[in-house]
Amino acid sequence: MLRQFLALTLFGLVSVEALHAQDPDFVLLLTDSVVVSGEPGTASVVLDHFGTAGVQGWSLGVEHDPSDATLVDVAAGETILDLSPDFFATTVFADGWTAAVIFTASGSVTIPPGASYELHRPSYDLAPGVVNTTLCFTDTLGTPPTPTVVVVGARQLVPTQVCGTITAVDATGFRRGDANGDGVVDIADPLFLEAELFAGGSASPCRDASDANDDGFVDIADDITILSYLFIGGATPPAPGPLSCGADPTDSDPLDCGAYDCP
Ligand SMILES: [Ca+2]
Ligand SMILES: [Ca+2]
Repeated sequence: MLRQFLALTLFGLVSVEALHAQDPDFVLLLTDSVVVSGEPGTASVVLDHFGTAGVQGWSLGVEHDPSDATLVDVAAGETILDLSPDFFATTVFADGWTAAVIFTASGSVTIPPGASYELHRPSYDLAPGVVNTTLCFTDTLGTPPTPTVVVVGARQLVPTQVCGTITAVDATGFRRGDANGDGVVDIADPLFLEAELFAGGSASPCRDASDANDDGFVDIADDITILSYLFIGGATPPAPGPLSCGADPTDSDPLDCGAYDCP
């Protein structure tokens, strides 16, 4: 009840002025993802924030073609998990989903300027035979329709919006950085890699999973990539990332994924 009240309070403060052109200081994008045929595909809704004031919340809609894909789940992204919003709601429709998030009605918690804030993580099943489908932001889902906006200084701004695609390929899926192949990227993975590299330990059959920085080599840099991601706020390993099971979108290197159990 408190959350609904806070939501109504903040959105009540939001200006109802006509929507402006897309603001280049706030970019919402849907990531491209490459998935293994027959397995769910996960995309991310990402915010790049080039403004000066913090983002207090947002609402958005994401549509897909229901003949190509079925929405499986909409999980909270890392930014939502980190900042624990006062209000967080998602609604699912046959051809898309909407979300509304407010950190605090007082504006004391905001997203500061920066890039690659992961807001949401929707998963889709592609229909048999579909190799490519597009996800785009929309203002048309819901009654009343939910606009795609970010809230800054208790005013809503229309962000720049970038569509994404999900592409299905016949390949072995994996989690980037899961060197020991147990399904989780954790401190055991750099230990496994060090044993392989320096102590004659066995090597994972999925070399792409061990190539945490996706540079085409399995070496000490991958060890450092995993440790820095896990413990000192380093960059998230490249797609399919450490959390989602998927195929290698940059499959031009000599490494291969011989075997890996998803999910
Ligand atoms: Ca692991
Ligand atoms: Ca590497």
